[in-house]
Amino acid sequence: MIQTACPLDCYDACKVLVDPKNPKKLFGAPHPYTKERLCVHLYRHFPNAKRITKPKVNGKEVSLDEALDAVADALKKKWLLWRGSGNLALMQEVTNLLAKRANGVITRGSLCDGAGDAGIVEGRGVNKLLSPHQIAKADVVVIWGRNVTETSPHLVDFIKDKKIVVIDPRKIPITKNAILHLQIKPRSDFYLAILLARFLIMEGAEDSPWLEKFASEWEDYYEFTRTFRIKAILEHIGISLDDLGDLLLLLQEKRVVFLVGAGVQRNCIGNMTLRAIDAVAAILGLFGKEGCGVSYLSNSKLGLENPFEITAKSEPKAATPFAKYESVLIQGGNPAHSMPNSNKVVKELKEVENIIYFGLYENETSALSNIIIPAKSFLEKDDVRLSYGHEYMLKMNKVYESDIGISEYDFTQEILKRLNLEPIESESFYIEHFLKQAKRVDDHLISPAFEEIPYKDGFSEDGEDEFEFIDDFYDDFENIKALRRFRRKVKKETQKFFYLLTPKSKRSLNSQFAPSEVKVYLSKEAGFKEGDEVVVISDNGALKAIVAIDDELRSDVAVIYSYTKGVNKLTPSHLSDEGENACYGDVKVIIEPL
Ligand SMILES: Nc1nc2c(c(=O)[nH]1)N[C@H]1C(S)=C(S)[C@@H](COP(=O)(O)OP(=O)(O)OC[C@H]3O[C@@H](n4cnc5c(=O)[nH]c(N)nc54)[C@H](O)[C@@H]3O)O[C@H]1N2
Ligand SMILES: Nc1nc2c(c(=O)[nH]1)N[C@H]1C(S)=C(S)[C@@H](COP(=O)(O)OP(=O)(O)OC[C@H]3O[C@@H](n4cnc5c(=O)[nH]c(N)nc54)[C@H](O)[C@@H]3O)O[C@H]1N2
Ligand code: SF4
Ligand SMILES: [Mo]
Repeated sequence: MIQTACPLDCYDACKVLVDPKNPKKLFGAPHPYTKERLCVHLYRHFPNAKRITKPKVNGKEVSLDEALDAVADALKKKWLLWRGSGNLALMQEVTNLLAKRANGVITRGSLCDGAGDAGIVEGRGVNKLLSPHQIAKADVVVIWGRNVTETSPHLVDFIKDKKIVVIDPRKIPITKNAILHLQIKPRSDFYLAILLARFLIMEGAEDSPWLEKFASEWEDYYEFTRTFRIKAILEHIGISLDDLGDLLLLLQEKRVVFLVGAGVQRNCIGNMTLRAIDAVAAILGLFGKEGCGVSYLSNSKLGLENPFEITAKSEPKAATPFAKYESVLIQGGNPAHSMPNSNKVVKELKEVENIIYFGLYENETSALSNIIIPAKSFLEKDDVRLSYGHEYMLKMNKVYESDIGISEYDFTQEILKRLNLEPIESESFYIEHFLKQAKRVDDHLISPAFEEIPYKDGFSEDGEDEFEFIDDFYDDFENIKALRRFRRKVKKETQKFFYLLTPKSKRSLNSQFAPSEVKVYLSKEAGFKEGDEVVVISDNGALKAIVAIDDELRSDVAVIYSYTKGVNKLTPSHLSDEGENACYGDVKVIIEPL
């Protein structure tokens, strides 16, 4: 059996064993976090997914050499590299060295966790991991905008016996184990966190010795929280004072962990939401203590000396102006589906002379591309995997040789050779470089910056600075004028608006392995019946869909899972105030019968 790790974009980064004689059967390897279990994406969907096997240029099958020649020619023009997160292992980034040497433009910011990350960095100085082994020591776990059961399934075992609180506009599977579910209005998390901080201080629940040492501006923050009106906020969030009271009581139990997901920050104020949640934890003195803290998608490369980190010209990833470029290299991603405002994205991509698609599967983006390079799968190449959900580093060993495709490393070298540019170091040089930075504990490799109890000595990398509270806030999403403008555009004065949520689902891994149905989930009160054909309309576009009734939903929410074809026709392309993140949640829709 050969050891590797799941490359998919998922918190868990499971350890995997494969018999090279039977590589379609993947097994979970014993591991302190992922145990011996893999999820359905890897053990069933991955081995059965239909691969791209042949390179193509302008629709014609060609040899790999010919296709690479075509790539090299295309990269002599003004070009951009757009990398997705189809494979999260470290060697994916080797193509940055190609961009560096061959004058490519790269992307910055994120489709994913960038707004929340920016908020964490503003408050704490640095985004450190809270280990699942610490989460397992908590008494109360507040699951805030994170669908643990489906997006980090191995974590469920670690929190099973806890008092669980869920804060999510949807009733997610873990809600059945929760003692409290605040089914709040989307995008109202910031206000809820402000109220919690204010009431905790009013009740004298603050940890003043800790605050004096690590967050001494807390009294000013209290004054800031008092500028928000309690009654108006409770109404806006859609919860009662009793609900708030129940949560306040639970937060004062001994060990509390907030498990915060990407769901709370897919909007322009996402940084503020993470900062306000962090502030609740700070008021309670939860940082730097056993079994306490705030867990978010951590910076998995923290402390890693990374030879693929380059400085180069860049464009914002969530709003890349593709049409400015003559050639675009798309690696490990599906921007025609996954970027917000896909009508605009597709229009721009159609103006690009050469689109090179370097991936495993046909998708919306490969359909627009004139050069197709099949990638090797993770079983066919060596690599190293870190995780944004746990501290373990895993070596990924090649399981078997295959005739299909090319690895990112070989691709980079082959193109450099064709452009008469200097070759890079050997593949094993980079892999060893990563592996030797790991700490070694009981036969496990641990990420270099990992701390068992993060923020024990304070904030920032050297641990000297204090936690920084918010002192200013602005959000005009509910701006009546903008909504009126949209209403006039659709010529309806009384039309009901729904918040559009586009969460992840257990049925796909982003756009990989996605089912083809196009459904919009609504509550019964929305006025439609199961199976109705409707058109969902936003300021950015329209999508035909079939109604599915979900009685657990709020009546002001429409859900279209993020895998749904065309979902991003509806979402806006503006970037978050901080972090240059995509704002999939900054959209309201109307729904009309077809
Ligand atoms: N099965 C599966 N697992 C995955 C993925 C996948 O596609 N499929 N994708 C992976 C990736 S790329 C990522 S980034 C992670 C993300 O995984 P999560 O961090 O769990 O994030 P999401 O699924 O986007 O959203 C989580 C929850 O936030 C809720 N939510 C939406 N808006 C709001 C809001 O305004 N406030 C609050 N409180 N909640 C809100 C949604 O209802 C949803 O239940 O999952 C990873 N794991
Ligand atoms: N509406 C809405 N849209 C969203 C989100 C949302 O919540 N709502 N979530 C956003 C988030 S969090 C994320 S992370 C993005 C994800 O969006 P993308 O990064 O675009 O990821 P995928 O769409 O899953 O595309 C992955 C592709 O990678 C390729 N691939 C897989 N393995 C390899 C490999 O080893 N090598 C190479 N070269 N290619 C490989 C496969 O062909 C696959 O089609 O989507 C974002 N889009
Ligand atoms: S997708 Fe996540 S849970 Fe599933 S096997 Fe991969 S890392 Fe593990
Ligand atoms: Mo993501």
